[in-house]
Amino acid sequence: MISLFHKPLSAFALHKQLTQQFSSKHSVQMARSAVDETSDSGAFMRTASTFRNIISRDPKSQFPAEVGRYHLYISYACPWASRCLAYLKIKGLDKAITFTSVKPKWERTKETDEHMGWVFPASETEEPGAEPDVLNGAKSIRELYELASTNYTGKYTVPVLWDKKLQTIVNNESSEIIRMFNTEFNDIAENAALDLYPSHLQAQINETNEWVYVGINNGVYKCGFARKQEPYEEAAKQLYEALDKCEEILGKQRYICGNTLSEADIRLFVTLIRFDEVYAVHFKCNKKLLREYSNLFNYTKDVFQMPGISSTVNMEHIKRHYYGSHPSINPFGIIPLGPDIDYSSPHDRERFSA
Ligand SMILES: N[C@@H](CCC(=O)N[C@@H](CS)C(=O)NCC(=O)O)C(=O)O
Repeated sequence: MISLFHKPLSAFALHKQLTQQFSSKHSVQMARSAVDETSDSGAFMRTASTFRNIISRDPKSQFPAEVGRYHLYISYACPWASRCLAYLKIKGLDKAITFTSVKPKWERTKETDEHMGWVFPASETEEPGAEPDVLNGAKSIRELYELASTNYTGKYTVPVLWDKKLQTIVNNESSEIIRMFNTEFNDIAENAALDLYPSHLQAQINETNEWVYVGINNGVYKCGFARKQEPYEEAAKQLYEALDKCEEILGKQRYICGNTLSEADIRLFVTLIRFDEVYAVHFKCNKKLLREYSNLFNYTKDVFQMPGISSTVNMEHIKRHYYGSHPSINPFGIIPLGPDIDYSSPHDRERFSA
């Protein structure tokens, strides 16, 4: 595993370096977004996250699990960040680990280049759900990456797990952040007994995560960001094969890896909850809607109704982000009015109770 931990510099030294770095033509070209990540064949290709440090329950480690030390920067719009927030809530870590959400719609992050990305509101009242960055006084997520590293050239993505003590990014890869939240904070977590990655299910969870990520979590992006017909069709085919597979599994059991909730459910849920409201229209995933899949639809409601989960779903932010932040897909930024689904309405999943 690569570790790109950089020792923090003084604010002055940092800003001097950054001004030099980001005023050069070369660096400006480096400021990229997911919408730019397409290959010559027109297929969307996601690049890997950079900060991969690990918080440990070992008090002697570089990043020990401590109350109040870490902060999670999220966007309610982002499925990857939302899975981390879901873990904060269901593990009962939201008092130990603080969090802030950015504004939903991407804006210019600097006056000196064209980069569009996540920004914080200027005041508490500007944008319900989003808050200014009281911790670092950053205007954008980009600024946080620049504080953490003087030579960062990747995307400025959320989630960002921030260490208040060392003033740096611990990790920006949600699949790793949720694993840390599951186990490493159990001396602090209010719901320490909940294990979403128990050893007897790990192989099954890993296997499920793999096809769910390829076909569904990343699959919807491959549909939406494709720039040619063929890669779009390939991604859509894979997406619907994976959804059909889920539908079949969920006809036999309450959750995707059995009759208990697991990590694989949280990872699947964050994509499903966005499906009919956004992906069906914005990413052209309209061959079949989620609400036409009886098991998947009821399952999505079931997970949504678990204590803490509904607070992680801000549909207003979700819709305003996707429809408003990708002008190459939706040039006028019009946000469709529908379908406005009520995920708190009754579901039929109790028939599988363990
Ligand atoms: N591998 C990352 C992916 C995170 C990611 O792609 N986040 C998106 C929002 S949904 C982002 O921040 N994109 C900013 C950009 O593309 O510039 C994770 O799972 O944590």
